[in-house]
Amino acid sequence: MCGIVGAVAKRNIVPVLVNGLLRLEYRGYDSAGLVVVHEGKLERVRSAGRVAELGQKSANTSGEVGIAHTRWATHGKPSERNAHPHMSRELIAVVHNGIIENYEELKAELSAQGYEFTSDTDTEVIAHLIHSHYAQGSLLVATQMALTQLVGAYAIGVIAADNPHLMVAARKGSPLLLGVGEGEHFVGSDMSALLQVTRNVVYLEEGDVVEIKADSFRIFDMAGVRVQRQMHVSELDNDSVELGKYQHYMQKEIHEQPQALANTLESVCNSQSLVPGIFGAEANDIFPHVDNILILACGTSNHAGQVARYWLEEVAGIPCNVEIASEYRYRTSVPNPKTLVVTISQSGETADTLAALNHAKATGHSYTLAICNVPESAIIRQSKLRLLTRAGPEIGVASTKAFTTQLAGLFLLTLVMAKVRGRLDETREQQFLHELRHLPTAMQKVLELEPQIAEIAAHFADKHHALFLGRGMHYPIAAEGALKLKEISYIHAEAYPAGELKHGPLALVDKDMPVVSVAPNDALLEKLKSNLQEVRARGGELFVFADADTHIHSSAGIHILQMPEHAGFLSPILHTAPLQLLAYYVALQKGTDVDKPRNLAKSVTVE
Ligand code: HGA
Repeated sequence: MCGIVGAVAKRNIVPVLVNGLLRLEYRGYDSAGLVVVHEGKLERVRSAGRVAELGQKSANTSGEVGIAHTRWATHGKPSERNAHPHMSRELIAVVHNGIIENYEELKAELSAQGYEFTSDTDTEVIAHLIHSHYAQGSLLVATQMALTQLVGAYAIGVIAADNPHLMVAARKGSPLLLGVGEGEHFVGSDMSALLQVTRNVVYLEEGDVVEIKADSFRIFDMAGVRVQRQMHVSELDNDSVELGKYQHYMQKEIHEQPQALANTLESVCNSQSLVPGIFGAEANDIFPHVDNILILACGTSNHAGQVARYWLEEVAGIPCNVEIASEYRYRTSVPNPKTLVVTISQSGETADTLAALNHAKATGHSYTLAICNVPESAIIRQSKLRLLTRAGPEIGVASTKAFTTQLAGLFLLTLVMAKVRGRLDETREQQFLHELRHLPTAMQKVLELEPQIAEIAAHFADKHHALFLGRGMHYPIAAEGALKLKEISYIHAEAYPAGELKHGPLALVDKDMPVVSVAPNDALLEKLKSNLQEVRARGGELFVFADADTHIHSSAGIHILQMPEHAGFLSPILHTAPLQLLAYYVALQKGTDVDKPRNLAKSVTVE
């Protein structure tokens, strides 16, 4: 989603702004722009193309204070005229991430006051509102006054032509970080934009407004009271957002999964037993009271939740529901105070998941647990308990290592819940710990299938549709495989529990409908084999990811890819990787923009 970078320094900050935007490109965008104060004037450069083009266009621009933006349009089509920054009467400039819900009303009022609108965005009202208050006070006060009139979500950066050493920034509902350098300060939507200049960061809190100068900053909370916020030193490594030897971030991130899993499981694997404390100190008190689990998540994270449901009910014997966060937040549900509400989000800023968490809390749920890849993200801060996946930055829009590490985290939750409920004896616990320690190695072996998967991808490149089948806890994995293919190759793909085939989708099967199946050696294998025969009998070409001991062999129209070993309950984690690789290689064949698929964005910070 939109990316914001801002800087106040005693040097030309245009290269910092452009480089910061390049680092935020992975979030997905359709246009870009920046503005600086130069000799008492706002100098704005915008481009409906890539950040590289903006870099060229702004090569001769310079200033010591500036704000920059990559836009993912929500209001007004992608175009240069709608690209941020937006300005009011050459005096005020604003960049914005989020949606102003009452912008039509405000626009009518501001138009009546004589303000002229030059874009179709909701954002432009912010610039004019601040302008309308600026005559009466400082940029800080004008911004604070304007913010009280906004309904919706925002992270903003604001500068004024007559104030060459000052920026004001604020956030509510959208993420924004303050970077603290030596004699210079920055803002960014996430850490990757700031690593080029500093590791010291303050995570602005909901409703915070900050006045930023080169040598100092002052933070005010929602009520306008000056507050101190803790400074953190980011552990992220600038190299971790470099592509290295890989062609795409997605490919790199698929291959990082063994390490990401090892990092996520590190503390547990080094210990001799599982304890609730891995989810936070309060887990010891909370877990014994929990009698059911509600998982709230979107997209890929929701698929992780669906796998966890099988684990939690079977291994821990605890009832579990999984809901799509964007639906749950608007649904009237019946709260049970003994529910553990688990939210899952890579960024921890997913607007729908955050809103679902707050909805759950408002309806009386107090036991909340976040599974997330970004420390200090909103979802982590707003939950009582947490498990951090340690996947490292995920740049590719299509989530890969974040998903498998979420699964690892959810499996830990399953085991701890099982233990708390007296369903995990010492022998079984040791057995599971052993399997978890082996997981990164097992994942490494699965990734060795890459050349074979690259070969079969050619069968998909000219197809318009594909079916994905799985059963039991592998059905959500089939759904995740279908989602990956849709996201990056634009091939329409649907997933079905294989048993559902003859209740409808079998009608679609013919030679132009490739059918991908996840075939682990589990209790449903024989049933699955019959389902595959049904496909073959209708001329459908099958691509089966089968465990080595399933004894399914390649024959005419059936392509078998043998998984190295069967991993029991952890099998869904391993079966994910070949489907990620399949989507990746099909996208390569089709020549799509793998890391930045059309219309999509990373960190979905708007509703
Ligand atoms: N509503 C603004 C900003 C959109 C946004 O935050 N996307 O992530 C616009 O449409 O320009």
